[in-house]
Amino acid sequence: MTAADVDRARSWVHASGRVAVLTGAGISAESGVPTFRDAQTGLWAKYDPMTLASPDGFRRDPGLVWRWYTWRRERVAQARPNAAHLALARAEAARGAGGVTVVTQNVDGLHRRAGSRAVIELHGNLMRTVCLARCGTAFDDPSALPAGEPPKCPRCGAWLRPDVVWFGEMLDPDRLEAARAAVQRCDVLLVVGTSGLVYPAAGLPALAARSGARVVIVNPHPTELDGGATLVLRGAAAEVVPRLLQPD
Ligand code: BV8
Ligand code: ZN
Repeated sequence: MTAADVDRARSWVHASGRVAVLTGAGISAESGVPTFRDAQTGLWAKYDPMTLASPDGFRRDPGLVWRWYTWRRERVAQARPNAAHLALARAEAARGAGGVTVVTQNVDGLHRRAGSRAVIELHGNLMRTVCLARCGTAFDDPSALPAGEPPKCPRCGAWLRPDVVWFGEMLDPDRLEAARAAVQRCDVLLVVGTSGLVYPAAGLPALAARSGARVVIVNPHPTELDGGATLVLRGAAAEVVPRLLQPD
């Protein structure tokens, strides 16, 4: 990544009326939230996140999956938004409505905690808890929940579960449609900290490019999405994103 590359991408961001940003676990890495593929440390090392983050995994061992989310919630609660999250929130405030739309795959809530308001949480939010039977019960404050076993729904008696989209589950159609609309109408799509492996989110950059947007990838490592990008900036989010959004 050269300074000229960053300046080129920065000029596109400045010239654009609408910037969309697709973020993945990598934008939270510098906040100390492990990325999805390296989340498995310590006692979780022997479990596959794809199995834990699935309806079958929960049905097979609700306590194990619940304790994994309790552990992740505690990690997220200790995390702070980093310079990348904060730069996106500042850019949204400076540009006004529609100027910056964040489409995140992350469930850690750090974009909203940084101050971003136009945020589409494609995969939900692990700080919110809902009823497995979708009867309408929902809690936003996890502190009242037990740590070891999932509680039962006070209304219908089913298990409670984190309000996230598990592998094999459909995404909320309204959120997915809003994400698609955001990338179709943007002039520039920044793709920050995602390996581009999880669909349908990973299909959004190609949709943006087909709709005429410039696609800029920010990632220290190669990804599945690099081939379809207008420009790849091989660097870390907390270093590169603030430079791209730096006001003149
Ligand atoms: C669905 C919530 C319909 C849970 C998550 C084709 C079409 C549709 C579906 C599929 C398909 N093919 C396969 C599927 C099924 C599946 C899928 O995509 N599987 C993949 C793995 C092949 N998709 C689904 O099941 C989706 N549902 O499509 O419904 C359907 C149903 C059944 C069958 C067919 C279709 C639901 C997917 C949602 C899953 N839930 N999260 C939870 O978190 O507990 S996804 C999970 O992975 C996280 O949200 C995470 O964000 C996401 C993606 O991972 P990344 O964010 O990219 O993170 P990762 O660790 O992979 O990469 C980190 C990146 O950061 C790396 O590139 C690294 O280099 C970079 N990085 C590191 N440090 C930094 C950095 N970058 C910048 N700065 C740094 N400092
Ligand atoms: Zn219920």
